[in-house]
Amino acid sequence: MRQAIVRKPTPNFGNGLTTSSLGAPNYERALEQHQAYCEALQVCGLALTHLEPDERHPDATFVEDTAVLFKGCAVVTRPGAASRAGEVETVAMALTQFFPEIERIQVPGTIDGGDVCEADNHYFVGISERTNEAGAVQLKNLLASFGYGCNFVDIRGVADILHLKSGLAYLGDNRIAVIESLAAREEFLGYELIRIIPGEEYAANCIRINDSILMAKGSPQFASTLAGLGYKTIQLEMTEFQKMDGGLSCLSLRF
Ligand code: CIR
Repeated sequence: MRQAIVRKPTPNFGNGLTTSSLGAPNYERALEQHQAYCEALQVCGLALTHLEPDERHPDATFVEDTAVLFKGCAVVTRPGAASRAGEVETVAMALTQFFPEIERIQVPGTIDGGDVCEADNHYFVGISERTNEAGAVQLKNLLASFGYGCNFVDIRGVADILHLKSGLAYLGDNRIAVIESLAAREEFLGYELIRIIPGEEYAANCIRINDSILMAKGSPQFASTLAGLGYKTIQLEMTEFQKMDGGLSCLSLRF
């Protein structure tokens, strides 16, 4: 992994979509947290492309939802929330510098990138309030044409997660960090599951970048489990993004 695309939050970031009852985000603090996040990506060896902040779309800092990237191809999504549909064009433009082939999810399909979890040559796609089956099937067919496997994980009805990756992360080494309410799914048979204890669920949305794992601060047990497994962790304050239902992964597109 060498590159990441990010976009700073805008002052109206608190007008974005959220179901959380954690209160309004503080913009200055969100900027600081975003800055620290960007620095962590750089420490992990990634070169950053900064998109212009986009006031027309208060959720546009959550760039991960707008594309799914794999070797040789970028798939521009159709986000499931109408207010986010317009975010994709600037992302698509930036992706043309890096990807020879750009595909798009077509009507009536919808996909949010937060529902797509890459696990080496396999992909898990969450069927959620944002990602529908039509979109998931389109993505599965595209992935198949590049030789990648894919299965769907229906997360509708799983409490407190917006996207599949709100509840799990692939850590590499055949390991999945997962919240209790997803741990019994048969899709994950054959993987080593690192279970996240109740109260630390938000930390499930962590990201492995090269030799490090970036995770949200405030989940000591998960942090010590990762350390015990030999991972180097970088813990980041994510409070202002959590207030907007955003996890750590959603602030970047990595490739
Ligand atoms: C939304 O509801 O769409 C944004 N407020 C949060 C999106 C978070 N995205 C992600 O976790 N991949």
